[in-house]
Amino acid sequence: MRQIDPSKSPRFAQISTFARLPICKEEDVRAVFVGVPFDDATTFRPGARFGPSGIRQGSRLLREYNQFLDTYPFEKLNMCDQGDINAIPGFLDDTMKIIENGIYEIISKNRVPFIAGGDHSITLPVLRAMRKKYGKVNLIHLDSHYDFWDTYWGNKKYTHGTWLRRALEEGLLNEVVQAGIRASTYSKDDLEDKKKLGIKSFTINEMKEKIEEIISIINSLNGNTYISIDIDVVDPAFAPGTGTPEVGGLTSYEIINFIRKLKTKIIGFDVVEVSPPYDVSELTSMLAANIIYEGASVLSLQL
Ligand SMILES: [Mn+2]
Repeated sequence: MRQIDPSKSPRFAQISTFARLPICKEEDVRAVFVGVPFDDATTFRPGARFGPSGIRQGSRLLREYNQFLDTYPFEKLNMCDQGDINAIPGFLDDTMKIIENGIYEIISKNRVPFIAGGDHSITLPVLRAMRKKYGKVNLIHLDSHYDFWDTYWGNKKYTHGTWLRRALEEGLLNEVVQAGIRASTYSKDDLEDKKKLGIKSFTINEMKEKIEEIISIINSLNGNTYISIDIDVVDPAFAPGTGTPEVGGLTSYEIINFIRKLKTKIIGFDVVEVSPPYDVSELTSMLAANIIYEGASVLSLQL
């Protein structure tokens, strides 16, 4: 699809869609932008329900040609804006089902969803939909947190900090590579859990020191791969608008450059935990929009 022509209509004008792309109709499209505005499973600062609209607003400056990957992603993917999945505030179980069905509907048409969260709990129903269509998938998970805690508040199993453990328990995942981890943890035992769960996990120090090695591990994965990016993997100096910020993270350049190097087969992609109310400068939303743009560019090279 083509963006609204900026030579005729300024970039601050017109209704907000992702990158000023058309709203999806029944055309032959390979990738869509879709919002999942749900933040009831967040454990600290809320506001990620405003992520999709914030990211659309922050995407207005994206242009059609990506010179670093030599591609026109929107045109190649025939990408459009699918609108939002209607999450129900206050009703986690119902919302999980609605997300799973909504994403399944998209991927059953062989479209790759680029999903704007929402808090990180939304990734669990997305992965359930992926499993239904593709079987077990690989997961690349960028985050400052492990997200494999068992429960919160005593016995609550479904939160934005437990989705990864649930996904592993439910047998949704093949290989898991997570990177960027740096948050303090509840106990040293959390590090033991990492070994027990059998995932490849890299701290921010490892990510900074051996980025090429981590990329080559990711690029050697076989089969379908889902990419889930918690914006808090980026330093709050670059991405302050998020629910559980952790200092000492990636720069915006580092994450963009990381994504450009991915060669794994992408079947879905999310950017979650963008909470625009905590960021009056729109930096976080603009970064999230650019991360999606780079992910779409990488996918466009795989066609
Ligand atoms: Mn996180």
